[in-house]
Amino acid sequence: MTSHTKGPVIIVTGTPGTGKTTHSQLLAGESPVPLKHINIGQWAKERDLYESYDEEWQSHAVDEDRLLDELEPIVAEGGVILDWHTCELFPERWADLVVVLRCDHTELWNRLEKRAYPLKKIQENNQAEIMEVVLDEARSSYAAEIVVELKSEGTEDLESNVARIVQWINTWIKDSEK
Ligand code: DAT
Repeated sequence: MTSHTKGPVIIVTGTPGTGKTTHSQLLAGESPVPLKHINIGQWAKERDLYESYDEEWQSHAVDEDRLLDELEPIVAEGGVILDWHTCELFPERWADLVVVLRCDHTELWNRLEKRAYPLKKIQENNQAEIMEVVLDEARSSYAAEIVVELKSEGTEDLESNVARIVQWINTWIKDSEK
């Protein structure tokens, strides 16, 4: 379906702490085509794309219109990993693959505690993981065949997930050469 010339566009999503950035970094290093890893949270911060900061939740609200405008030309070329805890705002045509990372809630709780998140934010994220919020969002925003749910609980998951995505990229390259 794709017109991306530099490589596929892969969305790596999941509840905070499920391993998006860890996966994206490893994937960018192992991909057979160069992939630019865009950690959307950081990227938006560097470009001052935030509208407001919520003290209570200790989180920023991003200006989605500006974010999408700035991402569009980069995504159009392809060869990008979009790493964010939500995915429904990205236009459907952008994505070649949507990876939803999942994690056992006890393990997730420990990871978020290590980040020193406020208790309320840990609870909220934990609940969202249990309720499969991000998975539902991905499934309702993209075609079923491009959405992949992957377990991210240990390093063996990390390695096998990245190997699987690399295989998928190899197939993508072959298909796009046809
Ligand atoms: P995210 O980008 O989804 O917020 P992260 O990549 O920063 O998550 O990972 C959060 C922490 O959990 C970090 O210390 C690495 C660890 N982690 C994530 N996925 C893992 C996995 N599959 N195996 C072992 N540790 C993992």
